[in-house]
Amino acid sequence: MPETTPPRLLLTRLFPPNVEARAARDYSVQANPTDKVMSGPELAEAAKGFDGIMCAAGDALNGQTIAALPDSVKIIATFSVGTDHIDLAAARARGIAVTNTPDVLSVATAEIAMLLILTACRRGGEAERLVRARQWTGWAPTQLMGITPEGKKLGILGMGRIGQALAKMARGFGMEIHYHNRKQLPAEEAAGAVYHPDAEEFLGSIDVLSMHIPGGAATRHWLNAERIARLRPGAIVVNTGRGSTVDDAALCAALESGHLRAAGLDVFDGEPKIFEGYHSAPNVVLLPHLGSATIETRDAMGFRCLDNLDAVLLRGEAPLHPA
Ligand code: 8YV
Repeated sequence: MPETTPPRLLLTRLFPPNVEARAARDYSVQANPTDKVMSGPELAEAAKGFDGIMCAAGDALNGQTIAALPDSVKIIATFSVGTDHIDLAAARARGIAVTNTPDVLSVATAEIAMLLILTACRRGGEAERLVRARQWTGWAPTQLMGITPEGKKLGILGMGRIGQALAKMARGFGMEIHYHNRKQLPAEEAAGAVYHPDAEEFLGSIDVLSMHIPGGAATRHWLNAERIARLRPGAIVVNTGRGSTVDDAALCAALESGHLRAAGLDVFDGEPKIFEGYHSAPNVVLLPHLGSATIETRDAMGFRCLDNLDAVLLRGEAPLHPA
Protein backbone atom coordinates (compact mmCIF):
# COMPACT_ATOMS: atom_id res chain seq x y z
CA MET A 1 0.00 0.00 0.00
CA PRO A 2 1.35 3.44 -0.82
CA GLU A 3 2.15 5.46 2.27
CA THR A 4 -0.08 8.50 2.71
CA THR A 5 1.78 11.70 3.41
CA PRO A 6 0.56 13.54 6.50
CA PRO A 7 -1.17 16.91 6.08
CA ARG A 8 1.10 19.96 6.30
CA LEU A 9 0.74 22.10 9.39
CA LEU A 10 2.25 25.54 9.99
CA LEU A 11 2.94 26.42 13.62
CA THR A 12 3.14 30.21 13.82
CA ARG A 13 4.67 30.19 17.32
CA LEU A 14 6.78 27.93 19.51
CA PHE A 15 4.21 25.88 21.43
CA PRO A 16 4.78 23.75 24.58
CA PRO A 17 6.97 20.66 24.04
CA ASN A 18 4.15 18.10 24.46
CA VAL A 19 2.06 19.98 21.91
CA GLU A 20 4.90 20.30 19.41
CA ALA A 21 5.65 16.58 19.83
CA ARG A 22 2.09 15.52 19.09
CA ALA A 23 1.90 17.88 16.12
CA ALA A 24 5.15 16.46 14.71
CA ARG A 25 3.86 12.89 15.23
CA ASP A 26 0.75 13.41 13.12
CA TYR A 27 1.62 16.16 10.65
CA SER A 28 4.34 17.36 8.40
CA VAL A 29 5.13 20.36 10.52
CA GLN A 30 6.88 23.63 9.96
CA ALA A 31 7.84 24.82 13.43
CA ASN A 32 8.96 28.25 14.60
CA PRO A 33 11.78 27.37 17.02
CA THR A 34 12.84 31.00 17.55
CA ASP A 35 9.22 32.03 18.27
CA LYS A 36 9.59 35.11 16.09
CA VAL A 37 6.18 36.77 15.58
CA MET A 38 5.37 37.00 11.88
CA SER A 39 3.73 39.97 10.21
CA GLY A 40 0.54 39.37 8.21
CA PRO A 41 2.35 39.24 4.84
CA GLU A 42 5.05 36.96 6.31
CA LEU A 43 2.39 34.66 7.65
CA ALA A 44 0.57 34.43 4.32
CA GLU A 45 3.89 33.70 2.60
CA ALA A 46 4.85 31.07 5.17
CA ALA A 47 1.46 29.35 4.73
CA LYS A 48 2.17 28.49 1.08
CA GLY A 49 1.60 24.77 0.56
CA PHE A 50 0.11 24.20 4.04
CA ASP A 51 -3.23 22.57 4.88
CA GLY A 52 -3.62 23.99 8.35
CA ILE A 53 -2.34 26.81 10.54
CA MET A 54 -1.99 26.68 14.30
CA CYS A 55 -1.73 30.28 15.51
CA ALA A 56 -2.06 32.36 18.66
CA ALA A 57 -3.33 35.72 19.84
CA GLY A 58 -1.18 38.49 18.39
CA ASP A 59 -0.92 36.83 14.96
CA ALA A 60 -2.23 39.27 12.34
CA LEU A 61 -4.90 37.09 10.77
CA ASN A 62 -6.82 40.13 9.60
CA GLY A 63 -8.86 40.37 6.39
CA GLN A 64 -5.78 41.15 4.28
CA THR A 65 -3.78 38.19 5.55
CA ILE A 66 -6.71 35.83 5.14
CA ALA A 67 -7.28 37.06 1.58
CA ALA A 68 -3.60 36.35 0.84
CA LEU A 69 -3.60 32.79 2.25
CA PRO A 70 -3.13 30.02 -0.30
CA ASP A 71 -6.15 27.90 -1.30
CA SER A 72 -4.52 24.89 0.36
CA VAL A 73 -5.35 26.22 3.86
CA LYS A 74 -8.50 24.55 5.20
CA ILE A 75 -8.32 25.39 8.88
CA ILE A 76 -6.91 27.96 11.29
CA ALA A 77 -6.77 26.60 14.84
CA THR A 78 -6.01 29.34 17.33
CA PHE A 79 -4.30 28.55 20.62
CA SER A 80 -6.66 30.88 22.49
CA VAL A 81 -10.28 31.30 23.39
CA GLY A 82 -10.21 34.89 22.09
CA THR A 83 -10.56 35.31 18.32
CA ASP A 84 -10.23 39.08 17.96
CA HIS A 85 -6.96 38.63 16.03
CA ILE A 86 -8.79 36.71 13.28
CA ASP A 87 -11.20 38.15 10.74
CA LEU A 88 -13.81 35.43 11.14
CA ALA A 89 -16.04 36.75 8.35
CA ALA A 90 -13.11 36.79 5.91
CA ALA A 91 -12.23 33.19 6.84
CA ARG A 92 -15.85 32.11 6.47
CA ALA A 93 -16.03 33.76 3.04
CA ARG A 94 -13.00 31.71 1.94
CA GLY A 95 -14.38 28.50 3.43
CA ILE A 96 -11.55 28.27 5.99
CA ALA A 97 -12.63 26.74 9.30
CA VAL A 98 -11.55 28.66 12.43
CA THR A 99 -11.42 26.95 15.81
CA ASN A 100 -10.55 28.13 19.33
CA THR A 101 -9.90 26.59 22.75
CA PRO A 102 -12.87 27.19 25.08
CA ASP A 103 -13.21 25.68 28.60
CA VAL A 104 -9.65 24.45 29.12
CA LEU A 105 -8.34 27.86 30.19
CA SER A 106 -11.26 29.03 32.32
CA VAL A 107 -9.82 28.11 35.72
CA ALA A 108 -6.29 29.31 34.90
CA THR A 109 -7.58 32.70 33.72
CA ALA A 110 -9.91 33.02 36.70
CA GLU A 111 -6.90 32.33 38.94
CA ILE A 112 -5.07 35.28 37.42
CA ALA A 113 -8.16 37.48 37.91
CA MET A 114 -8.29 36.38 41.57
CA LEU A 115 -4.55 36.99 41.91
CA LEU A 116 -5.02 40.53 40.56
CA ILE A 117 -8.00 41.16 42.87
CA LEU A 118 -5.99 40.05 45.90
CA THR A 119 -2.88 41.91 44.78
CA ALA A 120 -4.85 45.11 44.14
CA CYS A 121 -6.79 44.86 47.43
CA ARG A 122 -3.72 44.06 49.52
CA ARG A 123 -1.24 46.29 47.63
CA GLY A 124 0.97 43.37 46.69
CA GLY A 125 2.54 45.18 43.73
CA GLU A 126 3.65 48.19 45.75
CA ALA A 127 4.85 45.94 48.57
CA GLU A 128 6.95 43.72 46.30
CA ARG A 129 8.47 46.73 44.56
CA LEU A 130 9.35 48.28 47.95
CA VAL A 131 11.16 45.19 49.23
CA ARG A 132 12.89 44.48 45.92
CA ALA A 133 14.18 48.06 45.77
CA ARG A 134 15.80 47.53 49.23
CA GLN A 135 13.65 50.37 50.58
CA TRP A 136 11.80 48.50 53.31
CA THR A 137 12.93 49.91 56.62
CA GLY A 138 10.81 47.69 58.85
CA TRP A 139 7.29 46.84 59.95
CA ALA A 140 5.04 49.77 60.84
CA PRO A 141 1.47 49.85 62.16
CA THR A 142 0.14 51.84 59.21
CA GLN A 143 2.37 50.55 56.47
CA LEU A 144 0.76 49.64 53.11
CA MET A 145 -2.69 49.05 54.50
CA GLY A 146 -5.02 47.64 51.89
CA ILE A 147 -8.60 46.42 52.04
CA THR A 148 -9.99 42.94 52.48
CA PRO A 149 -12.04 41.36 49.69
CA GLU A 150 -14.21 39.76 52.37
CA GLY A 151 -17.72 41.22 52.33
CA LYS A 152 -16.99 43.30 49.20
CA LYS A 153 -19.19 43.18 46.12
CA LEU A 154 -17.41 41.66 43.12
CA GLY A 155 -18.92 42.75 39.81
CA ILE A 156 -18.18 40.31 37.00
CA LEU A 157 -18.55 41.83 33.55
CA GLY A 158 -19.15 38.91 31.19
CA MET A 159 -20.35 35.92 33.20
CA GLY A 160 -19.20 33.19 30.82
CA ARG A 161 -17.05 30.21 31.73
CA ILE A 162 -14.15 32.31 33.08
CA GLY A 163 -16.46 34.65 34.98
CA GLN A 164 -18.25 31.72 36.60
CA ALA A 165 -14.94 30.08 37.58
CA LEU A 166 -13.89 33.38 39.19
CA ALA A 167 -17.24 33.65 41.03
CA LYS A 168 -16.62 30.24 42.60
CA MET A 169 -13.15 31.27 43.81
CA ALA A 170 -14.24 34.70 45.04
CA ARG A 171 -17.04 33.18 47.14
CA GLY A 172 -14.28 31.36 49.00
CA PHE A 173 -12.86 34.77 49.93
CA GLY A 174 -16.25 35.89 51.24
CA MET A 175 -17.06 38.18 48.30
CA GLU A 176 -20.66 38.84 47.24
CA ILE A 177 -21.07 38.12 43.52
CA HIS A 178 -22.82 40.49 41.10
CA TYR A 179 -22.73 40.32 37.30
CA HIS A 180 -23.63 42.11 34.11
CA ASN A 181 -24.17 40.06 30.99
CA ARG A 182 -26.25 40.20 27.85
CA LYS A 183 -28.37 37.40 29.27
CA GLN A 184 -29.33 36.39 32.78
CA LEU A 185 -27.92 32.99 33.70
CA PRO A 186 -30.12 30.06 34.73
CA ALA A 187 -30.31 29.86 38.54
CA GLU A 188 -28.03 26.80 38.80
CA GLU A 189 -25.26 28.60 36.87
CA ALA A 190 -25.75 31.93 38.66
CA ALA A 191 -25.38 30.16 42.03
CA GLY A 192 -26.83 33.15 43.88
CA ALA A 193 -24.99 35.86 41.89
CA VAL A 194 -27.04 39.04 41.53
CA TYR A 195 -27.87 39.95 37.90
CA HIS A 196 -27.76 43.60 36.77
CA PRO A 197 -29.27 44.04 33.29
CA ASP A 198 -28.23 47.71 33.22
CA ALA A 199 -24.47 48.35 32.87
CA GLU A 200 -24.48 51.75 34.58
CA GLU A 201 -26.53 50.56 37.53
CA PHE A 202 -24.21 47.52 37.80
CA LEU A 203 -21.11 49.72 37.98
CA GLY A 204 -22.61 51.80 40.76
CA SER A 205 -23.40 48.70 42.83
CA ILE A 206 -19.99 47.06 43.15
CA ASP A 207 -16.64 47.45 44.90
CA VAL A 208 -14.45 45.43 42.51
CA LEU A 209 -14.98 45.19 38.75
CA SER A 210 -13.52 42.16 36.97
CA MET A 211 -13.67 42.36 33.18
CA HIS A 212 -14.17 39.25 31.04
CA ILE A 213 -15.51 40.53 27.74
CA PRO A 214 -14.08 39.75 24.31
CA GLY A 215 -12.09 42.27 22.29
CA GLY A 216 -13.08 43.75 18.93
CA ALA A 217 -14.85 46.84 17.64
CA ALA A 218 -18.08 46.28 19.59
CA THR A 219 -16.37 46.40 23.00
CA ARG A 220 -13.61 48.94 22.27
CA HIS A 221 -13.19 51.24 25.29
CA TRP A 222 -16.24 49.75 27.00
CA LEU A 223 -14.78 51.07 30.23
CA ASN A 224 -14.53 54.75 29.39
CA ALA A 225 -14.36 57.89 31.54
CA GLU A 226 -18.17 58.06 31.98
CA ARG A 227 -18.42 54.46 33.12
CA ILE A 228 -15.40 54.81 35.42
CA ALA A 229 -17.16 57.77 37.02
CA ARG A 230 -20.12 55.45 37.76
CA LEU A 231 -17.90 53.18 39.85
CA ARG A 232 -17.94 53.87 43.57
CA PRO A 233 -15.08 55.99 44.96
CA GLY A 234 -12.33 53.59 46.03
CA ALA A 235 -13.40 50.85 43.63
CA ILE A 236 -10.91 48.42 42.07
CA VAL A 237 -10.74 47.42 38.38
CA VAL A 238 -9.24 44.17 37.13
CA ASN A 239 -8.96 43.10 33.48
CA THR A 240 -8.01 39.64 32.21
CA GLY A 241 -10.12 39.78 29.02
CA ARG A 242 -8.76 42.07 26.33
CA GLY A 243 -6.90 45.37 26.76
CA SER A 244 -8.90 47.08 24.02
CA THR A 245 -11.99 47.10 26.26
CA VAL A 246 -10.45 49.75 28.54
CA ASP A 247 -9.75 53.42 27.81
CA ASP A 248 -6.25 53.52 29.31
CA ALA A 249 -6.03 57.30 29.61
CA ALA A 250 -9.32 57.39 31.53
CA LEU A 251 -8.30 54.53 33.80
CA CYS A 252 -4.94 56.12 34.53
CA ALA A 253 -6.58 59.45 35.32
CA ALA A 254 -8.96 57.78 37.78
CA LEU A 255 -6.08 55.94 39.46
CA GLU A 256 -4.16 59.17 39.75
CA SER A 257 -7.08 61.21 41.09
CA GLY A 258 -7.80 58.52 43.68
CA HIS A 259 -11.35 57.91 42.41
CA LEU A 260 -10.17 54.34 41.92
CA ARG A 261 -8.16 52.70 44.69
CA ALA A 262 -6.23 50.33 42.45
CA ALA A 263 -6.25 48.29 39.26
CA GLY A 264 -4.83 44.99 38.10
CA LEU A 265 -4.19 44.37 34.41
CA ASP A 266 -3.11 41.22 32.57
CA VAL A 267 -4.00 42.46 29.08
CA PHE A 268 -3.21 45.69 27.22
CA ASP A 269 -4.43 47.55 24.19
CA GLY A 270 -1.75 47.05 21.53
CA GLU A 271 0.28 44.73 23.78
CA PRO A 272 3.16 44.21 24.35
CA LYS A 273 3.20 48.01 24.17
CA ILE A 274 1.84 49.41 27.43
CA PHE A 275 0.14 52.77 27.97
CA GLU A 276 2.88 55.03 29.34
CA GLY A 277 0.90 56.23 32.37
CA TYR A 278 0.77 52.74 33.87
CA HIS A 279 4.55 52.64 34.25
CA SER A 280 4.50 55.36 36.89
CA ALA A 281 1.15 54.64 38.58
CA PRO A 282 1.93 53.01 41.95
CA ASN A 283 -1.57 51.61 42.43
CA VAL A 284 -1.71 49.42 39.34
CA VAL A 285 -0.32 45.91 39.15
CA LEU A 286 0.74 44.77 35.69
CA LEU A 287 1.13 41.20 34.43
CA PRO A 288 2.36 40.12 30.98
CA HIS A 289 -0.79 38.33 29.69
CA LEU A 290 -0.44 35.33 31.99
CA GLY A 291 -4.13 34.28 31.98
CA SER A 292 -3.68 30.79 30.60
CA ALA A 293 -0.01 30.37 31.45
CA THR A 294 0.10 27.11 33.36
CA ILE A 295 1.83 24.01 32.06
CA GLU A 296 -1.40 22.04 32.39
CA THR A 297 -3.56 24.59 30.63
CA ARG A 298 -1.15 25.36 27.80
CA ASP A 299 -0.89 21.61 27.05
CA ALA A 300 -4.69 21.31 27.12
CA MET A 301 -5.03 24.31 24.79
CA GLY A 302 -2.55 22.82 22.33
CA PHE A 303 -4.26 19.43 22.43
CA ARG A 304 -7.60 21.13 21.81
CA CYS A 305 -6.12 22.83 18.73
CA LEU A 306 -4.79 19.48 17.54
CA ASP A 307 -8.12 17.73 18.19
CA ASN A 308 -9.72 20.26 15.87
CA LEU A 309 -6.97 19.95 13.26
CA ASP A 310 -7.28 16.14 13.42
CA ALA A 311 -11.04 16.32 12.87
CA VAL A 312 -10.68 18.49 9.78
CA LEU A 313 -7.38 17.38 8.26
CA LEU A 314 -7.02 13.73 9.33
CA ARG A 315 -10.66 12.61 9.35
CA GLY A 316 -12.37 15.07 7.03
CA GLU A 317 -14.94 15.88 9.70
CA ALA A 318 -16.42 19.12 11.04
CA PRO A 319 -14.27 20.96 13.62
CA LEU A 320 -15.10 20.32 17.28
CA HIS A 321 -14.79 23.91 18.49
CA PRO A 322 -15.74 26.25 15.66
CA ALA A 323 -15.19 29.88 16.61
C1 8YV B 1 -3.91 32.93 25.29
C2 8YV B 1 -5.95 34.35 25.85
O1 8YV B 1 -3.06 32.06 25.89
O2 8YV B 1 -7.07 32.44 25.12
C3 8YV B 1 -7.01 33.65 25.11
O3 8YV B 1 -7.85 34.32 24.50
O4 8YV B 1 -6.07 35.50 26.11
C4 8YV B 1 -4.69 33.72 26.31
O5 8YV B 1 -4.87 33.13 27.51
C5 8YV B 1 -3.11 33.87 24.49
O6 8YV B 1 -3.95 34.82 23.95
C6 8YV B 1 -2.29 33.18 23.43
O7 8YV B 1 -3.03 32.84 22.28
